Amino acid sequence: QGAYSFPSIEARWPAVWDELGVFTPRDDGTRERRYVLDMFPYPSGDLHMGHAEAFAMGDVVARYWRLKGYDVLHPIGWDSFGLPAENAAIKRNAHPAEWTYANIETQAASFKRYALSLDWSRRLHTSDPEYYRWTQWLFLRFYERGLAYRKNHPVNWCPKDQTVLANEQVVNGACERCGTPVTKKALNQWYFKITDYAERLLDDMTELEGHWPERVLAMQRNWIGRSEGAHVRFTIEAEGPQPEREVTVFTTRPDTLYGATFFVVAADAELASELVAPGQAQALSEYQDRVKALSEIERQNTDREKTGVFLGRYAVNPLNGEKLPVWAADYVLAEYGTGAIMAVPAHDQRDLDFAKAFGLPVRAVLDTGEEDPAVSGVATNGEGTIINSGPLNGLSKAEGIAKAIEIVQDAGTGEGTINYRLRDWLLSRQRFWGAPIPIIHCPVDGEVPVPDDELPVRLPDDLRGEQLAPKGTSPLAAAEHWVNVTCPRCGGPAKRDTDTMDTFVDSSWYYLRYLSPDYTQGPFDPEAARRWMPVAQYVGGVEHAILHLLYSRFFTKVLKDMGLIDADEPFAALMNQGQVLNGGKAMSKSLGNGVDLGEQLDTYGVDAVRLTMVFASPPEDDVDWADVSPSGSAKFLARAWRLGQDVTSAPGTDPSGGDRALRAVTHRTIAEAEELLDAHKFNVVVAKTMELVNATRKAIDSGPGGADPAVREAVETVAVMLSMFAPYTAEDLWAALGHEPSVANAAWPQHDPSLTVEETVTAVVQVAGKVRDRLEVAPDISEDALRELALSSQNVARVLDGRGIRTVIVRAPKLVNIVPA
Ligand code: ANZ
Repeated sequence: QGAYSFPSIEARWPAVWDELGVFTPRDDGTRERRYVLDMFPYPSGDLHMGHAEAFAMGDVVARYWRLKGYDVLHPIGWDSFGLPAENAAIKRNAHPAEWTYANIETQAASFKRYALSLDWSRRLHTSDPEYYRWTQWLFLRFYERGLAYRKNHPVNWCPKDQTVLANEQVVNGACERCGTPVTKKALNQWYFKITDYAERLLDDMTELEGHWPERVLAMQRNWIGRSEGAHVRFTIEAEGPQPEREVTVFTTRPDTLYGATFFVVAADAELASELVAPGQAQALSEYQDRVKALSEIERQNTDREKTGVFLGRYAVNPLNGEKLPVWAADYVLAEYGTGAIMAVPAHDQRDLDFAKAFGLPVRAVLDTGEEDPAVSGVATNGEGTIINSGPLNGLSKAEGIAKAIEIVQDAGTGEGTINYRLRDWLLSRQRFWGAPIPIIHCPVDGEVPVPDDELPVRLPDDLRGEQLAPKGTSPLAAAEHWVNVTCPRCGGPAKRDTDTMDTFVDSSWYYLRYLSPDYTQGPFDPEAARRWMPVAQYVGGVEHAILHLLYSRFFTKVLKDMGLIDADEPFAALMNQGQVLNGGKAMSKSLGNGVDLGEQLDTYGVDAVRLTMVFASPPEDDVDWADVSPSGSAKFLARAWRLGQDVTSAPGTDPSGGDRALRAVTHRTIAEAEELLDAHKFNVVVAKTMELVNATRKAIDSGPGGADPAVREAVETVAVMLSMFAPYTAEDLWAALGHEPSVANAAWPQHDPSLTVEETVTAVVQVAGKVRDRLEVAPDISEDALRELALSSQNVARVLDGRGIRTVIVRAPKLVNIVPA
């Protein structure tokens, strides 16, 4: 009672919710299950405004579904391995666990204060041995299936962080974390064979259509990069000491085989060094040194001047026997297709630029009606008719592609194929704070998996500070007591693998661990996965559009193949929340425009901050904190809360005899809220709730008064609506209305359709001041709509009898006055 005071309300409820276990799912099959998941946080410092927004959105979904009667699972945990903890430990001469777990406690306290409807009993941390034991177990299952393998390969290397980076972690040629230019280094590294799943990862996206943001699907499709085409084998003629050999190219345009005028291999591929004639070897090696200094991005820049070296060899075109000079160039990538191409300068701009730079011939083989590329300098790639191509002449592009594939297939010199841009996932890291790779290297037995019953391979806990600093090899290599073991197979001396796993491995399966966090027979209980998977609503930032989501989808498919889960896809629906900006710009230290979440919560209260986040815009849009008003939200909440003081009817009062106008507002609010929530227009639901609060206040002060049962019905509806956005205020209001906690378990109110039918009003249409028609219209009809309706009236037309109109005066919804010319 008394005035609205958020600190006292915030103090009242958490213990009650805990005690009642409000947010623990029953999991007993009495209700349909729904799994709501927020992307779990990384424990860097305390929660920030971005967390506050994302988690507010996810909580609306969880709370809405709970009200609708679903058994909702909404867990929380931490993605707690990773470099920042390690760097902090080096700086403070500490162990990464100290920084990590201290931050987790800080964030956990903030999450609790923020009153998210989370089931805390399922909390997990990926850096706990109980968790990474199963990350390692999964690695071993992948290994057994041939999906985890090691190869010596040039990899992206950050000279500052002294670790390898996945392609995805290289941004504009620089380390995503520290901005240092990335170089290449040949290392023996572990990979997951995600490329085996490229087709399924692409095909199964049709299931996600309409449930994931289209741009995320587009980014995934693009990343997987499917190209239909052909492998065609060219014979490289013998030259001096070098024997004849075959080299395969990948082409999406086998219809242009007759237009090939030269042949190019990637300068940095081993193939280039193998093919080069002795006389050109020096030139090639100089060229290779230049190429090494370039980033992938620079190499793929099509505007760059074309460079290359003739290798002194000739490739024979299997279709027409023509001899093509073989070049090495950097615009052909070692990592894509086969690393070798047939160059068709007339129809590929990169090839044309190269041909011009080195005076190589250009031959058009598809007549598109455009100017000859040899003259215009512009390669043509539209539709047309094939020319200069023997058996392909006269065909269209598509027919030509099919026919050319048929010819090479019959001749045994090639076949149709599908190529993917997706590369295998480089998962090993030369860093400390991650899950150790559970492999032992034995001089006798080679790679030997750590036996399952010896998992987890724990990180040593005596390394700290400088001992963790990057040295180019994993810090674990220096921990001799840890590295030196006996081989599980032969019992002889052996060494542990000293790399740790990319933290994306940890986060590729955490959503499954939540389902049975204490399960000891495996990473998760398959029965629990059957009950809960897939996640019905996943919520998180668009920065995870590619990697995390792709990797999780890959893990899910492998687990499905292992028979451990039924779902094909982990996340049935995805919502990407916008960013929280300040003054139109992302918050950053350098701009000094950061807003501290804790201060906002202290000043305005949790509910006001949450409500402001949700009210500001639809979830996908950015929120500019400079444009919103948490104090306005706080005032509204106080206003809503005060309604509870003025309801004088008893709980359970039948509302049917109550004020009909207010009941109509209440029931319309319920009906609309349901549709709006399903469409994720949470901000509009807040606006509707505000209207309901205003209508109720009016009914109390200048209408039927607080004893009217319609007022109780309206305020109960306000409490239920608010429970999704402002859980503390809603719970207090619910209690003021005489209900037991918790409003989170209140049933979603049923709207009565007979109360929501739109009433109509009568609009009078006058011509020259005389009433000529009466129209039944919606009370909220717009002026334009009413004007149009009046002007199309038959009565009006008859009276005007072809006269023009001087003006039309509209007073929606009641009156239209037409003044004839
Ligand atoms: C002949 C040709 C003629 C091509 C033509 C294109 C147009 P997407 O669609 O991206 O898969 N290519 C193949 N491997 C390459 C590599 N390692 N580095 C650079 N380019 C490579 O591209 C496939 C096309 O890109 C292939 O088809 C090949 O050029 C080139 F009128 O072959 B094409």
